[in-house]
Amino acid sequence: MTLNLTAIPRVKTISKDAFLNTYYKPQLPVVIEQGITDWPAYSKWNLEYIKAIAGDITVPLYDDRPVDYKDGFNQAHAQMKMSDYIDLLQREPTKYRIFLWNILKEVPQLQQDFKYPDFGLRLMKTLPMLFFGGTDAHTFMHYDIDLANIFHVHFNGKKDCILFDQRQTKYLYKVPHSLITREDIDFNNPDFNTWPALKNAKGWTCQLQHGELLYLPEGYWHYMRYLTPGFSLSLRAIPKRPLHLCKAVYNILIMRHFDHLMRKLKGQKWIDYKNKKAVTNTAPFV
Ligand SMILES: O=C(O)CCC(=O)C(=O)O
Ligand SMILES: [Fe+2]
Repeated sequence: MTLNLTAIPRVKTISKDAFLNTYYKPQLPVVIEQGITDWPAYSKWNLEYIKAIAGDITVPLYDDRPVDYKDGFNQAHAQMKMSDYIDLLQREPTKYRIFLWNILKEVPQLQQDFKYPDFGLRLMKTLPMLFFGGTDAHTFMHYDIDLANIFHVHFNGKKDCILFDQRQTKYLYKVPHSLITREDIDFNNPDFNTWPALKNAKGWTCQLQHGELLYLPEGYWHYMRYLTPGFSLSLRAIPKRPLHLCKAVYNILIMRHFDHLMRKLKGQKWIDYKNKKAVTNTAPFV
């Protein structure tokens, strides 16, 4: 038994109208294989290049340890000089990832290497984010706090992506007051005895290669597993659908602060309570 996943459609290139009508309006994902061949990044961006221009910067690192009540919301687990981190990535598999690294702030010169694609969506120009990972590193299954539309471009290798739309949430063992599913689910090889409702979820999958652009519609759940060392750039546009916009505002203004407060007040009991709730909330959908 495996997850019920459909291959994400692929196009070589696509016009603005075709993108809006075929993918954005119905909120379906697509991989655009040659969407960034005109960016300098297409030929320039690899780990050696990043090491050369950002090697001295200290970067925050995340691994796949379960959420600890002592941590803040999305708090990093370690830090390293970028050059040491890239050496580590190239030397051996590592769980350490860079997550949500704002390149505009950190290395402004990298901005000259990419463009904001004109697909008719207003992209948030202050929030281009980079993500790095080594062989076998993976993110938790999550969706982004702002439920954005995301243009996600991969560089320097390959990674596997699994996506679900928000309608699948009831089958996914979502942890309440968070943006993740139960962290002990291995989406690469799920145990359906422990997580039977996953059998009912219908999702999408793709394997991204260097220079390919994945469009993730609003609030889509995503799990990404690096097959080789590499990195990705995410550009985002705020959600259009009123329900998603309301959820984004709620998450940013209330949810994350409430969760932080409860961790302070109740400690590990709060985390344990939420993890139990993830199972009882999903039980009716088995
Ligand atoms: O690829 C990654 O490490 C995570 C990407 C991600 O979560 C995002 O683009 O929102
Ligand atoms: Fe994300």
